[in-house]
Amino acid sequence: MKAAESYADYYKDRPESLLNLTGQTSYVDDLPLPEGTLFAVPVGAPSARGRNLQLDAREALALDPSVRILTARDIPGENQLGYVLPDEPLIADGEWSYKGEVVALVLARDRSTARRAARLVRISGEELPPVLDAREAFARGDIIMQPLHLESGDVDRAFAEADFVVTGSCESDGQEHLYLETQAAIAIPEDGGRMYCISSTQGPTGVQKAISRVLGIPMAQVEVEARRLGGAFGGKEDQAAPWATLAALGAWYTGRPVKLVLNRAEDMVMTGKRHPYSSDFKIGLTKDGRILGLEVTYYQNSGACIDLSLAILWRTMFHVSGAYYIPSVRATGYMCRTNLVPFTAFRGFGAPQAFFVIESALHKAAAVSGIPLIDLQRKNLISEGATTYYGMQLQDVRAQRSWDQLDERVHLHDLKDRIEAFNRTHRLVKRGFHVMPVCFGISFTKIMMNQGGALVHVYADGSVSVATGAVEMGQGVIRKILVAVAQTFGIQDSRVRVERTKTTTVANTVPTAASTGADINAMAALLASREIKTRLLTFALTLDPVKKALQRAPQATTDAPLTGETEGAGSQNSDVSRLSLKEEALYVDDYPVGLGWTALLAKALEARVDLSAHGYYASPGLHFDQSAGQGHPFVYHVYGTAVVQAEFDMLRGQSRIIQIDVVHDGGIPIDERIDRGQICGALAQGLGWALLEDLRFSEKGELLSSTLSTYKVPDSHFMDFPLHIEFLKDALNPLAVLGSKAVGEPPLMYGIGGYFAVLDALRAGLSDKNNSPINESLVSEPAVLYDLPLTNDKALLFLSRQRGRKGA
Ligand code: LUZ
Ligand code: MOS
Repeated sequence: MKAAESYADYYKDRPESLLNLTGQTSYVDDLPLPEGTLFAVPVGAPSARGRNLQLDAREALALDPSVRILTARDIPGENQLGYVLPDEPLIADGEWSYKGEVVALVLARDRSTARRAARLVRISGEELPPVLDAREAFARGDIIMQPLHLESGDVDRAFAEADFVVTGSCESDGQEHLYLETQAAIAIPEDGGRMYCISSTQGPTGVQKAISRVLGIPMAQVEVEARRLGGAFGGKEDQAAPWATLAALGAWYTGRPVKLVLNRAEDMVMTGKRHPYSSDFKIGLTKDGRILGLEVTYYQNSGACIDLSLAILWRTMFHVSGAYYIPSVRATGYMCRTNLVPFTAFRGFGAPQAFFVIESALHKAAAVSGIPLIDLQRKNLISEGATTYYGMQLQDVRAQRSWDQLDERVHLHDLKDRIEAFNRTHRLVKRGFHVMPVCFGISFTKIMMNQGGALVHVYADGSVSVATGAVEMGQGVIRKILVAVAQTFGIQDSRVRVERTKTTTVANTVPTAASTGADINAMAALLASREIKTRLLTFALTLDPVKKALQRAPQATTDAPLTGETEGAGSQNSDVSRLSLKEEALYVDDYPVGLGWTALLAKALEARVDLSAHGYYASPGLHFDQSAGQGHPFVYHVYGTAVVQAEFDMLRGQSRIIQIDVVHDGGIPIDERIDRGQICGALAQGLGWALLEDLRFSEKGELLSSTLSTYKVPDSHFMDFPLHIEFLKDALNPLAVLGSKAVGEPPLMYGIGGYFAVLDALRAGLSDKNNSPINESLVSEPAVLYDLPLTNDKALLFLSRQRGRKGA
C-alpha cells in the first residue's frame, strides 16, 4: 500500500482473487489467537489394521505440564462421524482399520511441544493382516452395503447382434488433493457451553453437525465459520469435519481455545484421496461403428469407511457411457472395504473413473475393429433428445456442437494425418493425440442436497452485504455471487461485499461441492436481492417523480431479460414492472427519474421499508427412483471437447504434452476470466491424475508417496504448452443463474485425453518396424494398457513388455 493511498481506496477495486494472488488474504493458520490457546496434534495408528489398542501416555505427559492426551473415552457424546453408516469413529476405540487413523489427541501449549509429546505416545496392540486391493476385498466379501446395479435395454441381445465384442479391464489410481492449505481448525469455547469453530471446510453445516453429535449438544449451540480455503477439491467436503471436531473436543475438555492444523505429512497420510477403481468392460458394436451395448463392473476401493463412497459410486453409475449414446447398458458397482484411508470426494467425484473406462472401451474397440477412433467417437456422441440409460431425456445437448466447433478449429482428420506423417519421419520421438468429449451431470446425486440459502442486507450508505452457504476456495464463487447481486440492484460491483460463510447467518447449507456453488448460492443471493428490489420498487411507486413519470405513455424496455431476470413478467402490479434499477439510479421505462441508489434507500428507510432478505433456492425438476434406476437426477449437463496432443521420447523415456485445444460449454459465463481459470486448473489436475500423480502404498498399507519429493504433481513447467480455450457459441443456459453453467468439475475430464494421447504415441513407437521388432498383426491382442496414471516408468515398462512378447 502506498502511503498516500487511503485504506479504503486501496481495497476499493481489489477483488478477492487479486488479494489472494498477492498474498493479502488470511487463512485459519494466519488468524490471531485468543490468549491461552492450546495446540492439538493427532496421533495416528501405526499400521493398517489391528485390535486391542493400548496407549501409554506417561512419557508424553511428563514432557510438559501443559500436555493433555484425549482418547475415545473422553468423548462426551457419540464417537461417530459416519452418516450413511456408523462405521467411522472420531477416535479409534480398541481396533483400528487404516494407517494414520486417529487413536489419540495431544494438546499442549504450543505446536512443537504438542508434536514432541505426540511422538512420545506409545501405541501397542495386535496387528492384523490388511486388505488393500478392491478386488481382493470383493473376493473376501468385504463389500459395503448392496452393490449398485443399473440396467436398461437388452444387453445380451446387443452383444449377440454385434459384429465386434471387445472386453478389457481398467485400473485407475487415487489422487492426492494437495490443496495448498492443509486441514485446519480453531475451536473456541463460549459462554453457556457454546462452541465456536473456524474450520477450513467446504461444508460448515457438516462440521456443525459433527461437533454437535460428538459433544452431545444441540446444533444451535455450535457455530461454524469458514472464511476462505486455500483449495479443497473435495478433500474438505466431508473430511474437514474430523479435524474441526477434534479441536472442539479439546476445547470442550480444557475450556480453552484449541487450534489444530495438520502439517503436510500428516495431511497426506491421514486424509482421504480420490478412489482407486478397478473395472471390467465389455462393449459391442456393428462393423460400421455403432455401439450397441456396454457392460461395466466397477470395483471401487472405498477405503476403511464409507464416507462419501456411496454418492461417489452413484456419480460413477450416472457417467457409465461418458459423452456417448449407448442403447443397452448394464452397470454394477461395488464399494470394497479395504484397510486404506477412507477415500473421499475429489473434483469429478467418481465420474473421471467412469470416463476412463468408457474411453478405454472405445479405444480398444477402435484398435480391434480398425475403425478410426475419432470416427467411432463422433458417430456415437450423445445427441439431442436422447434418453440416458438412467431414464433422463436430455435437452439442449451440446456434445456434437462442441465436437464440431473444435473440429472446425483444429481439423481433426488433418491433425491425424499430420501426426501419422510425423511418426513416419521420426523414429525415436513419437506423437499421439486424443479427442476427449465430456458430458457431465450437474446436481448433487443426492437430491436433498440441491438447496441453498442467502442473506442480503442493504445498508443505508448503499453498500450491500451478502452471506450464502458458499465457501470460497479460490474458485471465484464469491465473485459470481457478487455479480448476481450487483446486477440485480443495478449497482457497481464495489458496493457489494460477500461475507464469510457461517452457520448462524445461513443454516442447513450443503457443502460447496458438485460444481454447484454458484448455481445454488448465487441464485439464492439473486432471489434475496430481488425481493428487496421489489420492496424498493413498490415503495418507489409512492414517490412523486415516479408517479409523474408513470403518467407518460409506457414504453417497452430495450433490455432482453436474461435467465433468472424474469421479474416483472409475472408481477401483478404492471406499474412496478415499468420501474427498474440500473447504473445506480431508478428508471421508469427507459428514463431516469432523478433518484439515485442511495437517495432511494434514504427515502425507503425513512418510510420503514425492510432492506434485508433471506433467499432460498432449490434446484428444480429433480427426481430419481433408485429401485427402478430411472429418473431425472441432474438439472442439466455440461458439455465440451478437448483434443490433447502429446509425444513420447522413446530414448529418454519421457512424455510431454504438445498442445491442447478446448471447446467448452460454459453457458454464458458470469465472469469468463474465472471460468478460464477453472478450465485450466481442472485440466492440469486431470492431466496430473492421468499422467503423473503416482499414489503408492506399501504392501503393509503405508503411504509411500507421502511427501512432495515422492509425489509428483503438474507444475508450471509441465503446463508449459499452447493451451487454447474457446467457449461454445450460442450457449445460454436457461437452467442456471444468469444463463451460466457450472464449471468446476467437468473440465477435469479433458485431462484423461492426455492418457490416450501418450498411449498412442507409445503404440506408434511399437508399430515402427525400424524401431521395434514387434508387429501388431502377429499378436492376437492390440498393444494397449489401461492402467492410469501413465507415468514415464510405466510407459517404459509397457514398451519393454510389449517388445518381449514379439510374435507371441
Ligand atoms: N458431492 C456430493 C459431490 O455430495 N454429491 C455429489 O453428487 C457430488 N458431485 C460432485 C462433487 N461432489
Ligand atoms: Mo466435491 S468433489 O467436494 O465437488
